[in-house]
Amino acid sequence: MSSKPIYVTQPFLPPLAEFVPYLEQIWENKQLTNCGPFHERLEAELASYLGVPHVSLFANGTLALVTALQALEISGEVITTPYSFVATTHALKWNGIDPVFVDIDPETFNLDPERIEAAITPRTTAILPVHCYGYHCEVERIEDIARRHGLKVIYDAAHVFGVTRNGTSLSGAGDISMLSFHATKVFNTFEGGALVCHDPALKARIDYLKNFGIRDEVTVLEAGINGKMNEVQAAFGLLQLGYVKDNIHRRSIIAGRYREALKNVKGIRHVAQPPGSEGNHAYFPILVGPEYPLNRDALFELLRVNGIVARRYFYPLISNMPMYAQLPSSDPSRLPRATEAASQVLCLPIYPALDLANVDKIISIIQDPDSAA
Ligand code: T4K
Repeated sequence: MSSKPIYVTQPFLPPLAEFVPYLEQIWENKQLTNCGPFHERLEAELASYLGVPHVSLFANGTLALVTALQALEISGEVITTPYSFVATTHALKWNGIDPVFVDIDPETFNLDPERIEAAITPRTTAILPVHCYGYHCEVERIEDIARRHGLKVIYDAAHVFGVTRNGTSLSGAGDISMLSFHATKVFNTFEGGALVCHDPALKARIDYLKNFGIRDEVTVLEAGINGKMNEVQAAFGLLQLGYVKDNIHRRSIIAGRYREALKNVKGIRHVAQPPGSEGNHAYFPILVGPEYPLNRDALFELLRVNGIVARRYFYPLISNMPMYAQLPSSDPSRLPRATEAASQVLCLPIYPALDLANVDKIISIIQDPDSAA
């Protein structure tokens, strides 16, 4: 095993020499940002790769989500999940919207459609689900609820790059889907993100909102933000796109190794990719149940002292964070499944360069914690 810690993830970096020609082009044409040629090409190539109609690139996924809510003029209350990365709820807060947390389905870690309708009030304008870990939400049921109640659906699709369901890309679900290209994601542009939508007029609106609300040289239509992706990020994305299929394949081998080795360990549960869905193996979450000899935090610590830095995504729940804990929907008694998942989950290292000897080492610690203590 290597002497450096093994982190939950490590970004994929193509050979540096392959990036140099892109940088030379940027140096040559001196267009560094403001939707230059690499930005334009990456939007087109991502739309084609993901099989979605319109892609608008952003500097990061959080700014993209903030802008999606603004673009659709979402206000009042939005139903969302407490089981996510903080950015999901923070995007609501940045728009002055009240989050309403609804419990998750313990099989998928996603917003439970069964519970959404009971949370709808006259102030509800939208639903903001997350396809957690790349496992898809129940898209049709959520869309049916939204249609019947006149609500918009904005998906936090930060984890589903390249995931398909019955052959259709999950990156295009809902009125808008938000993608994240952060360094820790399956496809990265160092920092980066995108919005996917279906209507050219909505794309035009998103595009001026991410550029301060500027429509043309003399017209500023709204208080937009600076959310633009720069040319270096976009060029890196173009280079990275050529590797993404191989990287997902490599991740699938690691996921298969974990799954096979851990399936008979008493007290450890892994949630499988739902049938019909081609996953991206962005994460490998396990649940450490009461039948396992250690609790989740003790296993986390045992791995850490053995040089393996797993992560408790998503603990603590967003609803328990100080800026949200006082909301009526944050009461833990209303969120028992999310509370249990947050207390049991551990995401194991998974990334293309992780070698199988290290995967086996992680497996052997989990299989036999006494020998590693
Ligand atoms: N919605 C969801 C559901 C999300 O998961 C996220 C982001 C967002 C929205 C927001 O999208 P962005 O605005 O980020 O595009 C990380 C990421 O910062 C965050 O992007 C991600 N979710 C979240 C799940 O994880 P941390 O605080 O756990 O990251 P950090 O710095 O501890 O990195 C984890 C490990 O990765 C490190 O132990 C080492 C390794 N690493 C990390 C970085 C940044 C590297 O080896 N190299 C690197 O450059 O939040």
